[in-house]
Amino acid sequence: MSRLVVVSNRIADPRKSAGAGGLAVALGDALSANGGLWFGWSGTVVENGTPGEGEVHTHHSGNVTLTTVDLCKEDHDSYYLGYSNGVLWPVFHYRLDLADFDAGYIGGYRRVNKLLARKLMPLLKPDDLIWVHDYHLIPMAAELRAMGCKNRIGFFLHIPLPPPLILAAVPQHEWLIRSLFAYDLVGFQAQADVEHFSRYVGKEVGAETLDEHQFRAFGRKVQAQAFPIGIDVDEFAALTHAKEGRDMYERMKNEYSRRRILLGVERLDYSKGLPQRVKAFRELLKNYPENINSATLIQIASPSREALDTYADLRQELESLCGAINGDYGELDWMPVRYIHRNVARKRLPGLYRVADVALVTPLRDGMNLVAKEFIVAQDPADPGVLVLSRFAGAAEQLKEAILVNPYDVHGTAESIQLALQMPLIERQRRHQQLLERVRNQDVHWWRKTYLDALAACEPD
Ligand code: ADQ
Repeated sequence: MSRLVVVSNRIADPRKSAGAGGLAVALGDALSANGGLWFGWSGTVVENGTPGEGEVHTHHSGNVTLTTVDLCKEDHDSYYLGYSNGVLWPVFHYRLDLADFDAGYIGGYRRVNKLLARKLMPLLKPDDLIWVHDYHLIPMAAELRAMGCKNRIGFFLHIPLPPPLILAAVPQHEWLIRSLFAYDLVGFQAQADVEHFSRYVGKEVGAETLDEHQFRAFGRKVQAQAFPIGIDVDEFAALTHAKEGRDMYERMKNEYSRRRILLGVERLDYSKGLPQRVKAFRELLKNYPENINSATLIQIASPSREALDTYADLRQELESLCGAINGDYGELDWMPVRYIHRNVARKRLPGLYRVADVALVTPLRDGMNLVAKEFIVAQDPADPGVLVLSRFAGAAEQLKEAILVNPYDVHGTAESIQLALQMPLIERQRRHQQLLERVRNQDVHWWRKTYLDALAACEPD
């Protein structure tokens, strides 16, 4: 059995990751199964460090080795804030208008990938299976190959891959896609992402399509396939029935006994469609006044990437939209929007989901969206809430029994919310049962196993 090596921007200690969320737990489980190495950035930024250099730290957690590397400020700013979150994140979420194509960022992005590869290389054994995660580390395999690494290396992109003409706006787009050909297996969240990859490599680099999932270009063969990520359904169901989840449910149920609850939970990110959602809620109150003094939008948006201006601008916009609705429609004893700019403890989250009549998961673009899946698992099957889901979330390919909406269409979204609020019990039960079955069958353990089996089956090129 090969040893597993996971490489990601941030890492988590598997023994301390209970409550950290499905991905950390699933990767921790995969590493603990046969012993493994988890490698990434330490999270430490060294003020006056040297670019391309960083101290290495090693800890052991059971049979898992955790190795991390510090980054100097210049590298962190250009690799993490600049290229990863100022270029790749907006473009891959179709937001060319928000991208900051500063020519200096790419140098730091390459330097950090090279630094991490250089520190990882001596730790590798010939039979290791290497699994690299996300947009921060696209060139990792190419750097490892340049140092002579012959191992099987897989990549998983947690965010969407945009269509070829959007991708082509990144000045280094050819280099990025060429870097993907250093992997043996490239995993995407959704079929749409695989199609974009296939169209890009066919048109822009003249790749040979060997079969539906196999492409040859730059003298290498790569397999590209969708592996929709799931959640740890058993863990989330257990949290739903544990004390803190139940307490949260009871408290909210009492507090909102005379109201209908619409719920949004996410990081405060422009990909999540928050201003459009609040506008749709306003439209709901305007067009269906029976919801006034009843339907309440609880919007939890946790702080995220606050060092970037685009995120600060979004926060202001959202706060002013919520303030305006509360001013226009609020009563002395009712506020239409309850906006909270904070994290909710993971153990309490299922109670909040369960009390909601409708979940509004309406990103403008999202790789998958795990909140949609968590909401489904937390529902009472006898009286489930309704999921209103953006057709632009990767999850929409699987969760077809949700009410699918176009979040740019504020009027249409308001109509769908009204439909959700009025859905008869039998219809809610039918949809929920089908959604739950799908979320359960394709949970995070299924995702991890399917991906790693496919990687292990890749023939060395
Ligand atoms: P994210 O963009 O962070 O993930 P998502 O998939 O919804 O989005 O996962 C967020 C996780 O954080 C969920 O487990 C949720 O419960 C938790 N969370 C969010 N806001 C919270 C809050 N305010 N308080 C407490 N917990 C909160 C990226 C991609 C997604 C992809 C995932 C996994 O953008 O498309 O689904 O990775 O691959």
